[in-house]
Amino acid sequence: MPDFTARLFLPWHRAYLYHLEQNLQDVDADVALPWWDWTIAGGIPNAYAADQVNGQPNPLFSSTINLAPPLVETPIQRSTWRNPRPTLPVFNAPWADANSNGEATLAELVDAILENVRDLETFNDLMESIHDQIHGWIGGDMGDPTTAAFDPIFFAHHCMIDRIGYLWQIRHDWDRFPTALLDEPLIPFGKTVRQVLNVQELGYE
Ligand SMILES: [Cu+2]
Repeated sequence: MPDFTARLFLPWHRAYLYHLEQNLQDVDADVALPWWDWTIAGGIPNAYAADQVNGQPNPLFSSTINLAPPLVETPIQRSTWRNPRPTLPVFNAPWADANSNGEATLAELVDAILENVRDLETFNDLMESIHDQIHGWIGGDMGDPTTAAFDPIFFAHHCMIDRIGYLWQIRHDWDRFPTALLDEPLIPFGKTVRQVLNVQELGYE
């Protein structure tokens, strides 16, 4: 994993999603990565939650982990699994439109962040924290950074993070992204921070 101390969480994952979508479009030019809006209660969408589709195993439900040294010490070869908790996390965020206990739902928290958070560092750190909690909420392989990206829902989750990043950019502008970081390479995707700031230039919205 790259070092995220420079707060490259959002641009690095944008380059990751872009790279994946480009590769998918090499196979089918009409494909676009979907986002999963986890601020809407209801848990994992049926497209990902159903274990079968048309009588066949649903490829969005589970995929095969195939990891060998040197990536891991002991080889891992098995199907991905999830263990979602029954309800979405609630956040201690008295500054959001919270209830009298200072608790905000995910939807309230995201709204409050988009509305009120103006500096990139705070935005980055809040998004990273929400992101972590969704990984943990799904559980199973999504709760483990070693295996998370083998679960197909990983990408729908990250597209939602990217979408909130885009909505925040419209309001508050990543132009204030630290100049010193603009030419930082987003390894191994062959792009720099500067090259992923504008989603229209990347060809999506
Ligand atoms: Cu993640």
